[in-house]
Amino acid sequence: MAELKERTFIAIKPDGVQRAIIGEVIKRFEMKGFKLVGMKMLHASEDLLMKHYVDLKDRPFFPTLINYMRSGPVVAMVWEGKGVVKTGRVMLGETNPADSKPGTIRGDFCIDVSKNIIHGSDSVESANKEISLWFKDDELVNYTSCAFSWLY
Ligand code: IDP
Ligand code: MG
Repeated sequence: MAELKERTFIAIKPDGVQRAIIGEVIKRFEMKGFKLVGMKMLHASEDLLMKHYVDLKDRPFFPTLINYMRSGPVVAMVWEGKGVVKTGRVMLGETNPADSKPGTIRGDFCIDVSKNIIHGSDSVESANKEISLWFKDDELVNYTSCAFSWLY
């Protein structure tokens, strides 16, 4: 069923990498039941980030945001499962960590909106755009998880 194949783009930002939160993020998405179908570590180029954040280009914090995202390597991932876009956003918390509940990633591991450690797509449409921006088709894998019939 197509709804079980929904995908979202999750990226651990440079502060999340430096603060050793990669494993915790992967653990949370894995333990929830979502399936990892793509992952890589990279220094994102300015061009890639400009495209990724094009909707925010007129916001006053845009230059700071681009510099922040270029300040170190990021871990880019694609996770798959039913409702993963919406649930992924719930797991991340609010954009501003100060508004994020304990139990969410931003609520548990960061303080300031300018250093909020993780990105997650905000709709299925943006997820599809972001996935094709960050990953080539052959960098994403199709496989069946042995947990599938215990999740759905
Ligand atoms: P989101 O990441 O929760 O989807 P967006 O509004 O799409 O939030 O903003 C993208 C990113 O821009 C945020 O995650 C954060 O890193 C940064 N950002 C948003 N608002 C501010 C701000 O007021 N000051 C500094 N950085 C901000
Ligand atoms: Mg956003």
